[in-house]
Amino acid sequence: DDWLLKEDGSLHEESFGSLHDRAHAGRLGNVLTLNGAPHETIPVRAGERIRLRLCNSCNSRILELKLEDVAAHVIARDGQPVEPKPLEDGRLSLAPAQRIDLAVDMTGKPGSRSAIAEVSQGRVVAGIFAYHPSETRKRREELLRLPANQLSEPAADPARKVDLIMTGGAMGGMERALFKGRELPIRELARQHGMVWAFNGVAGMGEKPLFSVRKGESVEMRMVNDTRWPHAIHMHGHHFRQSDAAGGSSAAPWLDTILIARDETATVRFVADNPGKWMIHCHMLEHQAAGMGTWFEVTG
Ligand SMILES: [Cu+2]
Repeated sequence: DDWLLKEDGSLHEESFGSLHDRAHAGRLGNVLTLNGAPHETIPVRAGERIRLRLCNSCNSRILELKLEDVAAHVIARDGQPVEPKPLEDGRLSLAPAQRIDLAVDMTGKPGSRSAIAEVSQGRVVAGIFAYHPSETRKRREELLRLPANQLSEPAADPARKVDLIMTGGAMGGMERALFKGRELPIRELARQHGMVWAFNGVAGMGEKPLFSVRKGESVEMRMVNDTRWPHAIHMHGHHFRQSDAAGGSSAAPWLDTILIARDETATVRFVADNPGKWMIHCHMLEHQAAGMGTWFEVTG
């Protein structure tokens, strides 16, 4: 997690709800914690293979992590197993709400230490692998491959197509949006309601769903980031595959959160097989609070 603290260690409460944070990259902190602690220490033994699940629970920070002096494979993303793939140079990028499971081989010597560092701006040590001074362990090979979950494969060309167009934010040029059924100019949206973003021209949760589908229907959603900021779009109740990913749809992992860079588009497909009312929102929480949230309905 990413905390904005004052010098005495207390939370910087005055900046909660800051319109500047809402319209820019969200609330960014100055102290990074792992499992709630700065410099969390993870006891390990030389030679063993551990499973490490990383979850970015920061409000808004996109983490650039580097696992130093270990060998690791990515074995799952957003809770869904993937074909094990070596982590290049120990580095990985994790947007808010994204999870990644790693099989980490503790290749250091007994008694040594190695860091999990955040390297987006310089190097901040987030956590430490501390090797037992003498004990060693044999590597458990079976930890590498996870059994796949049974997810329904979406149709190759779903009849149901939905657009999710993101607008607003600083330098975005959004002039107006619908808020609680009324069309308001950006000045009023921002100053009186703290709203600075919109999905499809609507700021905040509408009374009606973005779309409604019958259970089992395949959906193709084109997520268009027409803003100057990256967004971590998170869908509840379902996992999707990106269909315009490099290497094609079948190679794309199942995800429920996708980071979409400024001026980029990602098209995803999924089977709406989970009845209920589900949110889609930017998981940069200040963006969500400032308009980037909507919902869809799957009828039984
Ligand atoms: Cu966002």
